[in-house]
Amino acid sequence: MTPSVGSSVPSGRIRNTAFASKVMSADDAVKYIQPDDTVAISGFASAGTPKVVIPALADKIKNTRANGSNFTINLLTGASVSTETERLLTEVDGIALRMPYQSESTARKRINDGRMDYVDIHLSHVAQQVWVGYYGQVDVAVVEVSGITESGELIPAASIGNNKTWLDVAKKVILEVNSWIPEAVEGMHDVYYGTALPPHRKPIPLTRVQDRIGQPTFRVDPAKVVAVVETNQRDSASPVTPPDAISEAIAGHVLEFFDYEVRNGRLPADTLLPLQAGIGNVANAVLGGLDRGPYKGLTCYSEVIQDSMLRLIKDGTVAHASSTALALSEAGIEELTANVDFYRNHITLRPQEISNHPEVVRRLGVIAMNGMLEADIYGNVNSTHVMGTKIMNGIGGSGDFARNGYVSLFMSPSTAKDGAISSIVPMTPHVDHTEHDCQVLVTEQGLADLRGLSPRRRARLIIEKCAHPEFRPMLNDYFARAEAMPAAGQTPHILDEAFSFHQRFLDTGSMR
Ligand code: 0RQ
Repeated sequence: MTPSVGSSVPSGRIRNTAFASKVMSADDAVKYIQPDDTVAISGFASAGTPKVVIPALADKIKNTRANGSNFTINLLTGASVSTETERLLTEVDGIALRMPYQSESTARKRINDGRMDYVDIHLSHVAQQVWVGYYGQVDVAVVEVSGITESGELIPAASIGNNKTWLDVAKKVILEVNSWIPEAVEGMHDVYYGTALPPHRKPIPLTRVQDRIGQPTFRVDPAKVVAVVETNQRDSASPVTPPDAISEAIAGHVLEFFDYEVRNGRLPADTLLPLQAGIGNVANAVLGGLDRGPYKGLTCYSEVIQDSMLRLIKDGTVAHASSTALALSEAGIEELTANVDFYRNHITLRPQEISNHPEVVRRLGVIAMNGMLEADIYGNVNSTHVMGTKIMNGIGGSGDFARNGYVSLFMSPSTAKDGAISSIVPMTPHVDHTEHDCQVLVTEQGLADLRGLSPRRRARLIIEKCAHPEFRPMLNDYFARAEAMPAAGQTPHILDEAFSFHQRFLDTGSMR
């Protein structure tokens, strides 16, 4: 590892002399970070994570430990950050508390072993919760930017996440100015400064996906900026796996559903309504299939932009996409950097409190499509906890979009772990999205449209359409016996059997 190698050659990206006078090495910059500090860093998915200050901090933590002293920080981010960054800080046991999202295996293990505290919250809630002080004082913000203007405003990088909030609330600010990011990215961002805490809150004046309601740069109080570090390191790439037969089948059901909605007059024919799709294989397959349909000029209001979106923008299927971050593969990064002038007119990056804002998601009528681990026969969804106890990634933005969307779909293969686990179970042992927020369930087996149905009707439909044939008889048997109970109620369950599928998996390694 080469910890503190910022670029020693001035890049010309720091156009303000006061900031230029604060340029130093990453090793010098981390002197401003102390044990027990709450450190808020830039980064959302693989984009915009600080590249050189965090490795220098991990080294400082390791060396302090070697000298017999403890050194941990509380780490606040936008969402997940680059895998290398998650690993560097986790492997030196440098994080006492992590918020709001992670998706990396070493961090996950520390959390599930009880060695790292993790707070899992809706991504749109982070800014407000930090403002009002649920996480105490933010001591240091470390934020990657692509440049500093003459007047001392900051040009964002490839993600915005919570950076506006970090720059506003932190006592000290360390900036990483990354000259790898094309200068032409300037203008792709829309940083809204109109949010406030109740009772002073005003409507957010965003009525179309492409609206610009803020400014292209961040503001920062120069007195708080203690260090500026230059770098020219690339963003990490987000891996993209080509769609497999299962994700193609799920995508096929979703695209049929859109046609059905158009025929029934619930969605506009050419443009549908703004789409939100979670990250991963299935989401990529759904988006990837859109250009085979009759659509032109679609819009997306989501939290990340993946490779499939660039293709859709290029061929005119998508007119505009709004998100808080780019999450691109190597090829996607190449495509975007080679054609920034084109994409800048079709992509808007916003703070995550706006990209995921319930008010805006509801107003625009977003079609929310998110992945899940499992759903129960009534449509309650578990997105986060394997067997009800072990965290996978976190709720991320799924709840922001699912609860407030115009229509909310949850998608998953019908089985996991080579068929040992059914994604449709009698009762989910952890609930992220309740039956009230899940209107359509989709697996490769089929699509269950739950809208307007009572719990018992939903159960029959979910088992018939979504469950894997191997688990269907067990689920039918459970539901029939639950329904036959004298006190079956509105939502029949046999309480001492409700988690029997999970218990069987824990006991035998299979739900079968
Ligand atoms: O485990 O990696 O060990 O093989 O879970 O499962 O099928 O690859 O699905 O990548 O789409 O992830 C819910 C995690 C699904 C994701 C979740 C195991 C399975 C595999 C991953 P392995 P798949 P995906 C962003 C919205 C919350 C955050 C969110 C997620 C691993 O969608 O993180 O929605 N959602 N953000 O084997 C035990 C089950 C399982 C299971 C799958 N029932 N029990 N393990 N797995 N089902 C919004 C944006 O706008 C971007």
